[in-house]
Amino acid sequence: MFEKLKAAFGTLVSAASEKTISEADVDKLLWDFELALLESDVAQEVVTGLVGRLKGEFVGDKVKRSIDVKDILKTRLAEILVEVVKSPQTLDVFQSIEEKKQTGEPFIIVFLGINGTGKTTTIAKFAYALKQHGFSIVMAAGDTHRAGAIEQLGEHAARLSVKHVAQKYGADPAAVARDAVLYAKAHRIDVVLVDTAGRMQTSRNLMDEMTKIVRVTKPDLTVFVGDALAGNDAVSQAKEFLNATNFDAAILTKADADAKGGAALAISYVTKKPILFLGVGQTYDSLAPFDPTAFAKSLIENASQPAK
Ligand SMILES: Nc1nc2c(ncn2[C@@H]2O[C@H](COP(=O)(O)OP(=O)(O)O)[C@@H](O)[C@H]2O)c(=O)[nH]1
Ligand SMILES: [Mg+2]
Repeated sequence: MFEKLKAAFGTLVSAASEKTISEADVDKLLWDFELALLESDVAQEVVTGLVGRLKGEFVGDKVKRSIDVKDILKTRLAEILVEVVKSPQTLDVFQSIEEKKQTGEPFIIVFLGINGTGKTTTIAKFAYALKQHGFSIVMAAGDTHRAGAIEQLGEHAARLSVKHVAQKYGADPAAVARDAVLYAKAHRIDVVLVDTAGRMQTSRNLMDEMTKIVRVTKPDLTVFVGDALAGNDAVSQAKEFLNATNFDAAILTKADADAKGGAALAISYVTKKPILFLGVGQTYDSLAPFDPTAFAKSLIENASQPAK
């Protein structure tokens, strides 16, 4: 009798001390957070996806009333953000280049992205980093469309004392890239860096041209270069280039001018590809390794700050 009473009382107590997390709870509790992410330039579809995932995990769960559901959700959200930016395919590019070097063949990298995102500058910065690692380099002037593009790459090559292969404006960039690869093979150069156009003057489609370059050069690595300041545009460009070329990794430039970091999160979320580096300035040494965990933490901290 006494036992039964105790059991019944126990149920009553637990019913009073437990609550079920509803969809409305999640919506309400994550509202500030959603706004903060959107203010950090994280694309709407990404924010919706993250919140949807949290709902899927928590709605209907029973938790103790004394527990702050908001804290649980935020902790989990922080974990999810780390998962998103920490791509399953981590990539040590210098290691991969070293391995290819052992085979005696050049490591070929094609850089893609629309005009002005920083492809050419990033190639120069990357060449600088490669030289510091002791690798030899040839650059291919594959942007044969934009006026001045060939000279721009040539100037970087001269300043960095690396070989530069170019043809005339209007030349087929796939042919320029192939020349550079042949040069690298003949001279036992370690790395070929292929610059590309970001816009066509002709009616030819940019994506067709990029697909062709990738098919002809068979790169070891295809890198999408996105502008961190471009927000949602950077995300839709990343999608388009991913569909056309299934690039392997991304580099985000102009991170020095963007404290928010939303583009990095959104591009990782949408492409599921690793971010190799961040461009953090205009000098040759301003190419920083991307640290996904530190990045996710800082995004959470920024988003957790009360709105000013
Ligand atoms: N602040 C800043 N500017 C950059 C960065 N990367 C590129 N830029 C600038 O962006 C502009 C376009 O770069 P460019 O390499 O010509 O772009 P491309 O058209 O993609 O080849 C240039 O003025 C660069 O100096 C970066 O990481 N930070
Ligand atoms: Mg360029």
